[in-house]
Amino acid sequence: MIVNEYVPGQGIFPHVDDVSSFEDGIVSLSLGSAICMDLIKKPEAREGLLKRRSVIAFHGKARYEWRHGIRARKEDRGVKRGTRVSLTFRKMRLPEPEKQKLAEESK
Ligand SMILES: O=C(O)CCC(=O)C(=O)O
Repeated sequence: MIVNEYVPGQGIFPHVDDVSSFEDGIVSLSLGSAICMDLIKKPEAREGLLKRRSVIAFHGKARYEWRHGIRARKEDRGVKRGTRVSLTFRKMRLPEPEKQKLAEESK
């Protein structure tokens, strides 16, 4: 789990979360200010409002083919941003020996 804090004017560059480090299925909980998130798969681009206390999940094509990012600006849709904190949950991709060890331990 990673915690990000965005003060007004801060964002995050559009990206796909590291494919070699994380499995499919990423969930992000928004706390504090609402914010707009860009979803981009050229030539398409969409913008979604992440309301406070909402959850966004990326799975399959949304996780691997679309980039997500937040523009570095101080307001969205005419509404001033406050501080936003996000909690992003990702499942680490484990090397095969580690996976086998965990599987044996859970028997
Ligand atoms: O703040 C968010 O909801 C997304 C965070 C994110 O994309 C990241 O940490 O890679």
